[in-house]
Amino acid sequence: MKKIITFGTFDLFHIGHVNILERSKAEGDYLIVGVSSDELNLKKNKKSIFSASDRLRIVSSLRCVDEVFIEESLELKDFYVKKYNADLLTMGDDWKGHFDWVSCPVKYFERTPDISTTLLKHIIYDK
Ligand code: C2G
Repeated sequence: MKKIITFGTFDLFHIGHVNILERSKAEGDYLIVGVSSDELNLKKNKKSIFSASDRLRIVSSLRCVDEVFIEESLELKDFYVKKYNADLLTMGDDWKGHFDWVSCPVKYFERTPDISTTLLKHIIYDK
């Protein structure tokens, strides 16, 4: 069984998130998703609208997702790869080259154009 692992904040869940999760699942048989903790977001100076527990529930409710966990640190990628026995790590190409150091192959998918959490926040809050 080929296991895929991917990571993200998945705040204000949108079609770009669906696309990367479905594309990731299509690379194998079992998809594991690390959802960033609220503390990790704060460290990156990002505050999510939805809490980590709500973001985790939303992601875990998807048909293409088999397992979820809270990602506590960006630097722990290889720890999670080993813990979950992942055969492939996937990310959007805004992260291209960032995680090539992990102990399994990495594939970067083209981001879905014209949609992002940042754009949604602008639409909701700046009008
Ligand atoms: N994504 C995408 N297309 C978009 C928006 C996002 O393909 N239009 C992808 C991102 O490239 C990422 C995933 O969806 O692979 C989740 O995106 P975010 O929620 O923005 O997560 P991010 O803050 O990039 O992840 O270890 C990574 C961290 O958890 C942070």
